[in-house]
Amino acid sequence: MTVKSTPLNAVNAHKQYSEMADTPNVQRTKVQSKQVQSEQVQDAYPSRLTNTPERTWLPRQDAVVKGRQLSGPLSQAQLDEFERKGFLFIPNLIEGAELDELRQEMTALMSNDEYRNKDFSVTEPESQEIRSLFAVHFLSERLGELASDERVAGAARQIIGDDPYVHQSRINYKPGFAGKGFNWHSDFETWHAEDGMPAMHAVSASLILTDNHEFNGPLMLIPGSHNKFVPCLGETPEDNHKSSLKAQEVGVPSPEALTELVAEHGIEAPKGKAGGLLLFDCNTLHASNANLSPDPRSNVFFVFNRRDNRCDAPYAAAKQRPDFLAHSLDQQAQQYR
Ligand SMILES: O=C(O)CCC(=O)C(=O)O
Repeated sequence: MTVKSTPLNAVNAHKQYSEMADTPNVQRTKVQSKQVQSEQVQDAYPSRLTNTPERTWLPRQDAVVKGRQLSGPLSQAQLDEFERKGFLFIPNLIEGAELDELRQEMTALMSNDEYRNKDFSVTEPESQEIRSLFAVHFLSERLGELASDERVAGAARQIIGDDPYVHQSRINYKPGFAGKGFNWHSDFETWHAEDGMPAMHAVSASLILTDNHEFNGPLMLIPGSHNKFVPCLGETPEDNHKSSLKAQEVGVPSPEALTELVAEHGIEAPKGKAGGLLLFDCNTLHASNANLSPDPRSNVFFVFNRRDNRCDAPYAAAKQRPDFLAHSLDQQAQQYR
């Protein structure tokens, strides 16, 4: 199927996205970029708008679970739950010595002073505490293995419908009393606007490496929000990532939009012992509170993207973000070691 790059009206744009929704390996031409946007070309997922959008949200154009027939660790019932809620929590996926080893690996990575001033190591807005360490599947062989472990990558394959590659990886670290929160957002909104990810064919896998409980800032998600794309107000500032990774202000839904969605769908916060795995769709709205408890909360995230959905020119930013935020298909670990 060929996708035309000529200007589309909204209806046609939606039709084309839904035609390609379940079809891996489709050659496509980007239908929108910042430049053509100003010529009134419609994007199925427009955001970073200058005027308040008429509608709070637009319907998702891409199927959610695309690989039911593929082999993998998830049952059909688990895939059903993911399809319905936009996330799935699997308690105690990893236990015992294997979990201990992963936790030691995380501690070693987070305390490695060599990473302190690197761009892939992001500190808290008001301190030098590391908040996020990116590219961890390249920094650590052990985490690299985990990213291709069938229990994790196989689940991603069943969801996105083809073998994945790692678009992004990170450890988010929230030390006791000091770890700050994350504002509500859809990851896809940022990856589409700032990295050029065309469609919703990506899933995050977050292995919780410390117990996540109600007081240490567990991830909160709006079940069902993955089916609604919320366009956000405000142009992307230059080098937005330098501030947004510390505290995201652009690319966040309005309080009105969030109020409407939460009124309809509620909020859930899967919690559990270290070793649980949370899979969540790239468009599920999520956030987390600061950690005011004494217990640290640390999770490692792998974002799996479908190879035919690799990023190109950003849809609503002047230039692509650095590689550590959006790896290409052929990126090598050596760049980070
Ligand atoms: O780690 C968290 O609590 C939030 C993670 C998140 O939203 C992100 O890194 O985009």
